[in-house]
Amino acid sequence: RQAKKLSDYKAPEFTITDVELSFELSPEATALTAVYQVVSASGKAGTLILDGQELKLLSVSLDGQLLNADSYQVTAEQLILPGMPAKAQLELKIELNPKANTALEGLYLSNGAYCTQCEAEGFRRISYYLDRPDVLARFTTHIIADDNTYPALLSNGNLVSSTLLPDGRRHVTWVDPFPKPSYLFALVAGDFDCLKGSYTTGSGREVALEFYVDKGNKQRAHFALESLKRAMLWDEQSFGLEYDLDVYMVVAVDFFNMGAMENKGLNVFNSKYVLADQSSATDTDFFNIESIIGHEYFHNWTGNRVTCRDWFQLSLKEGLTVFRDQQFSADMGSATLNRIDAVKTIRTAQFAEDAGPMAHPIRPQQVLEMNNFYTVTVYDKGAEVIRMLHTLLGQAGFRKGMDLYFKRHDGQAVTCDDFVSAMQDANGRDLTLFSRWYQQSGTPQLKVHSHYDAKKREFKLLMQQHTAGTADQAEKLPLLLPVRLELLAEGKSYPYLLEMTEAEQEFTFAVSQKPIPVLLADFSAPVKLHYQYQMDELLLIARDAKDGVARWDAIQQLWQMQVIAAIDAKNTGAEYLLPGELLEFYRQLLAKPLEDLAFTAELLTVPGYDMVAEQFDEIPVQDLVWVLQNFQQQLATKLVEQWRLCYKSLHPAAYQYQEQHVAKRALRSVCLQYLAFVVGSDELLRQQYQHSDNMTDQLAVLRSCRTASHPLFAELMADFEQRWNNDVLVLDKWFSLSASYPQSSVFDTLEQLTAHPQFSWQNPNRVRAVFGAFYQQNPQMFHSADGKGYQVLADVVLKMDSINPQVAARLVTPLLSWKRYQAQSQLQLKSVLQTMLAKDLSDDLYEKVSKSLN
Ligand code: BAL
Ligand code: ZN
Repeated sequence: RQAKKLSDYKAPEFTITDVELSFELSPEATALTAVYQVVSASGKAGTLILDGQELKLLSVSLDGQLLNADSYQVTAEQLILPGMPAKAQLELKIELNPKANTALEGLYLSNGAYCTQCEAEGFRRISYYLDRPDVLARFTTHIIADDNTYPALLSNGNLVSSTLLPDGRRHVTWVDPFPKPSYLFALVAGDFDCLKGSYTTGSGREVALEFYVDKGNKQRAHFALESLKRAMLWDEQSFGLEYDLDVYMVVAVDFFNMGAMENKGLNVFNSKYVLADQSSATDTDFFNIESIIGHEYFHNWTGNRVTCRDWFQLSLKEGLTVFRDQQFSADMGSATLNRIDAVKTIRTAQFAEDAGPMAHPIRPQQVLEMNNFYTVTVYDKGAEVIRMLHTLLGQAGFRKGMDLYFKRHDGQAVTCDDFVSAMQDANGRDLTLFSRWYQQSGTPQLKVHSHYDAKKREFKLLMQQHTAGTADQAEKLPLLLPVRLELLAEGKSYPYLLEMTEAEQEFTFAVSQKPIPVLLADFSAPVKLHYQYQMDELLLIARDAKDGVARWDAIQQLWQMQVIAAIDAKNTGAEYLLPGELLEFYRQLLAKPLEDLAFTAELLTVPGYDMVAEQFDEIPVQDLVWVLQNFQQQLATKLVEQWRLCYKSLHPAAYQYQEQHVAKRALRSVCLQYLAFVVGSDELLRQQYQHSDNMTDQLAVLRSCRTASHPLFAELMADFEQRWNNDVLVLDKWFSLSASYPQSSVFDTLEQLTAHPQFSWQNPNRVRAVFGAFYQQNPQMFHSADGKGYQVLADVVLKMDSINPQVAARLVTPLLSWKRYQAQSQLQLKSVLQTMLAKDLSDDLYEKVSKSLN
């Protein structure tokens, strides 16, 4: 199998300027006529090679002449046309079978509705094409389908005609005036409810907003519609960017590989990121909807108007758009909490990716299957890299760079270097060293030592950066690290922004007494920090630092120290007790919560398994599970009265998705979680489950019971299943809770879940709800000593590979990092991976499994 390399990039020899697609929809035999205006870049005739997969090609015509089958060549992945004139019209007739398409790439059916997914390389499953993002064409799309069954016939751009045909079918025509790459093409046909709204842009353009959802779900789309309006206004105010078509459509479908897709004018969304009301969705669901609606909308400029030259540049649009959606969420709610969430993602999933066999820079250099590179590195570390630019250039400088980027590149397909150049030129600042972030993979380690000279009143910080070799790249160089710093002294906080450019650097500060350094405030660079803090220093930072992220981080570091201490005690047979200072900190916080209740809730939460696991080269899974249970049990028992009082002080009000309400519920949920660990809380749990008016509070009860293995769990779960049996999106929460129950009974449960009438192997949401939750939220059983958890997941991965390779390749992730586990687990994991590799795997799965065994 042949991987593609960034260094092999060549501009296309031919381009396509105009595309006219005519679809006559039928579930098993959709007829497509595709007409392309093809132009040679050099002005010379040559061989045109189009990409195509699993297509039934019926005919090929050139400038109106039907070609003989021997004048072109069809392979499994290409249509090769020798002797292509410098300018010609090419017409292809193709037959498609959407019903048989379980990979959910190209044209497929979701609950009877037609929809498409073309990013990254799905268009080649619709037609033979120059399926690469640097070929930009104007698309006209005709859709012909039965008017009764498919009243909504949608594609990109603006609707220019709609005609009812004598046979009861309707013919609609859409024209997208903006040239675009094929990955942004979309078609949807179905019978939906449509929630309509409108938005007037700053310059007075009236935009129709349309949300297409399954029948009966219109009421659940209001929040998404309002989120879209907020996003449109925010992009105008923050970046001066307006929407550019007359209509913006969002379609919610149940069968979808990703979260959502930014097709020009016609976003297709996984229904879980559109549909929400208080009784069926949690505060987190509402948050995610606003953020993803924003993300896809922001792509209209960062992705669509300016797109990627090639797929290695994916972070050009994704890192930047994640950064933009993070800024949007921060402005809509709490900046600190949003930042904490982003930091958690980097410290858990992204650092783990760097440490595993799939390590890659935010701009990968080599790819076998592009779908494998929609990663937390490209997206979230990519966003951190953009954030560092923002930190280094400041808000105004960053905006100048963005303005120049759009001025230079609107309507083009460009590279990450073009983006950095715009930032550089707009600010008159050399960013050559900074660009290394695009080339280098791995997590930099930042070691810091401090020294205070009382005589000279000088405080020195000696900083060393080092990035260890990764699976993809042995040699590493120093990076430009922006290090935000606060020095706490004399009851004040002194802020600094240091720029580290060398492997080792010393920074000197004049201060009249020994300060406590708050290093890497706001997590100003995606690195692992090492500094020998004392417990009292961390508690002081948690109380006095200006930066909320640093305050939270201080508590995280305290817990990490406790993890080591508790495991040491366990190994020597000693009793482990939580330190008095930490208990006292919690006692005081509970007695007098901070004004920001959501932040208080974060501080009161023991770090999750993924967070503590990441500090170990070899992860002692069961020790960590034991330690985290122990911490929660001790906190619950020792502060039981405080949890009760705090819980009772937070009287629930009628549900609103509003910042203070969300914060109150978050703190109440934390209290409830601890209370589930102590006897005598049955009544309270039952009360909250039965009497709350919203899903957030109900799910908090189920989660608390699950985590504490509380006897009420089975009874309440049975009730929940019955209540929501007809609402599969909500039932996914039940699937996940069932699969994450940390007892050995879960293996029988997994079998029962896949036999559940609402479960479907064809639907990625269902498969992820069960097995994603199993490996992400049930480390105890996933890593059970007999290797059963690994075997179960490996079987599912293989089964899924023949249905939907993209989903299979996501699910395999936790099996790949076998080197991070203890000897017995290593053997078990290696064995299931070797068995897998011996099978006939998709490219998606092969790329990951083969790399893991290298
Ligand atoms: N472009 C794929 C989905 C997203 O990142 O918006
Ligand atoms: Zn995106």
